[in-house]
Amino acid sequence: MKLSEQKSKPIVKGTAPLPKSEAEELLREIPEWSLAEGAIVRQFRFRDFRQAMVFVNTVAAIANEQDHHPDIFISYNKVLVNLSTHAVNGLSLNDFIVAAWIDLAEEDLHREQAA
Ligand code: H2B
Repeated sequence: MKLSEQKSKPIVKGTAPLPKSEAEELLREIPEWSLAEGAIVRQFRFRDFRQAMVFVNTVAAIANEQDHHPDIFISYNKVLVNLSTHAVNGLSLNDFIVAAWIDLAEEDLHREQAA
């Protein structure tokens, strides 16, 4: 099943973070993201602050829906999203699922803005 067809799941206590090899495999499905220290990150760029904030609010809605919350850094028209799983102190499948949902939302927003 594609990442964007899956839902984030509660982490069972004691779950280990994903090993780097598995994270690299999953990244192939979300190639715009890169691996950082125990996290995956992607920077998004928009026309202006207003559009960046529309995106940030969409990301917030996804985070609440999936009950998995990224760190979000906003700098005018740029938004850096950093996903990691606090409960495993590293990466879990949830990070990749939420990243895939965020990618879809960004595609939609850019399509709307271009229209
Ligand atoms: N978000 C992130 N990024 N990591 C977590 O471990 C996490 C979360 N845990 N959102 C969730 C909420 C947990 O606290 C609830 C109870 O599911």
